[in-house]
Amino acid sequence: MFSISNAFSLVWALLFSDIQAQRHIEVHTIRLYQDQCTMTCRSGWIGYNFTCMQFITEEINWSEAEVYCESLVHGGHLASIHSKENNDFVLRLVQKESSPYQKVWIGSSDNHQDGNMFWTDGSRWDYQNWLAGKPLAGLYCNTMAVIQDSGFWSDEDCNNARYPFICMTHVEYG
Ligand SMILES: [Ca+2]
Repeated sequence: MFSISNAFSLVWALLFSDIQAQRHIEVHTIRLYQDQCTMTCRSGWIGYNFTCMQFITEEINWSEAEVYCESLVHGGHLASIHSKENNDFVLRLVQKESSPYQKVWIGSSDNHQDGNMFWTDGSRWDYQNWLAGKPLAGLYCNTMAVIQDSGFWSDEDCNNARYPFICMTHVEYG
């Protein structure tokens, strides 16, 4: 016998399948959009996971390097690093230049408050790769080692130490 509750179940099942179908169409549309949309980095920049990076060989202090990246491109900052893969990518980018540099500046510092690390692009502090015994109190700007202890981070004198650096910005959508 066809009861009220059966009728309710039937209506609900139809409604639910419609919602599912709608969601399927939306997901499909987003995928199509992603396929048609191209993400690019400007000439001279190397793409990594929705970001574009560039190794700058000029040796300047950490604050100057951050300003350099900000003025180089809209949305530019010193590079932030959020995973081992990300760290390896930055290291390879510098090593590829077969440069003589021992270290490069990255975009992290605790120069506002000792021990309270931040990235200059405002992204979350969710990964770190310190060399044993680092970071130290009294040194506030961070580098990645390139030759010896390659890939590990250490903190340096923000004003007096001079290193080349990695700039980063977001990909452009076209
Ligand atoms: Ca420190």
